[in-house]
Amino acid sequence: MTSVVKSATRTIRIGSRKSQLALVQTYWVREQLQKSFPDINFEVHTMSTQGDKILDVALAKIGDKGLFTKELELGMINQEIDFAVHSLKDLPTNLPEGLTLAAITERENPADALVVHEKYKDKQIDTLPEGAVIGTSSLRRLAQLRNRFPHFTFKDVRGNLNTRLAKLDAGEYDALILAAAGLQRLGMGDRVHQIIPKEISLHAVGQGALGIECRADDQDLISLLKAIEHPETRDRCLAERAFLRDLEGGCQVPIGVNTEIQDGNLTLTGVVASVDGQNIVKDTVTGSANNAEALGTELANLLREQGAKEILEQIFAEIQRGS
Ligand code: DPM
Repeated sequence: MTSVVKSATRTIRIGSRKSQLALVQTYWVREQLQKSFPDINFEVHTMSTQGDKILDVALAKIGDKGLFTKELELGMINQEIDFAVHSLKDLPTNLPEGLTLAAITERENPADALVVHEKYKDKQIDTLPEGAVIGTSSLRRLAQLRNRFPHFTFKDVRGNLNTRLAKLDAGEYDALILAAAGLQRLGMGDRVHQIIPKEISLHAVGQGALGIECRADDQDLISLLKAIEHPETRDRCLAERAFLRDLEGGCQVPIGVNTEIQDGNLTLTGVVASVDGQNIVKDTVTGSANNAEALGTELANLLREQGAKEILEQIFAEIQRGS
């Protein structure tokens, strides 16, 4: 099969979800590629995913991997689009056969942010009052915050960023925990009240980076996409994804990470927590950034020795029972 890169029309079709954040991210990728390849026509095709349609059910209960990516992946397999732009943290660690993670772009701040109701503008995460209602649908955020702040009330929140912020401003919540990167990309960085310190809560695997997926046999397109890859982000995210894959954790599990690269050495910290925040295992490994994925596997093994498997098995059982 000839690649779209060399076809006569030189139109490359990019698949994107329709959400405001997805479109901002996709158009950013398109702009970067257009600068490097001015003769190619990059066309954006939008698609709805399952995750965009089911808005009233807690994410963890839907439980499906690839909630925000499956329709786009089918589009690639069926040759309707050539590559897809994802928030890397929404892209499962095991891709469908025939597809590959071609490039990872430079990461925004990967940390979570505290966004508060106006009445708490003088508070920080550790000074919010007892019973403060914190909105999050992430088991990862829930578990880590419950461990530190058992006196808060945690409440599910779904919908896009604007919907969530409107609910906060209307007083349905006292604070929200959101990815700093999403707020920044949508020009709402001023809503970031506090960056949650990594000592309190670790971010999701791949958070703040974009993952570009395409057909594994499209070598020309893969080489073209490398133009917008950020090698340091790629090494960090590959270590994080190997860690998650090895623990067989999907996107909706209480697993958090932190990575840093210094002088070619990558330091990976990972946490696995029970949903009630009572049981937490956490450790750190360091090694050459050239062996990023091996470091992820090493950390997964370490945490398994400390009981990570039992914590995760209990969570899967609870989710199946629908609790
Ligand atoms: C995943 C999670 C959430 C998203 C779970 C987690 C947050 C769900 C929620 C896997 N995907 O983080 O533990 O809080 O209800 C999502 C966001 C972004 C990508 C929004 C956010 C933007 C940031 C980025 C939803 N996916 O986390 O606030 O590109 O990293």
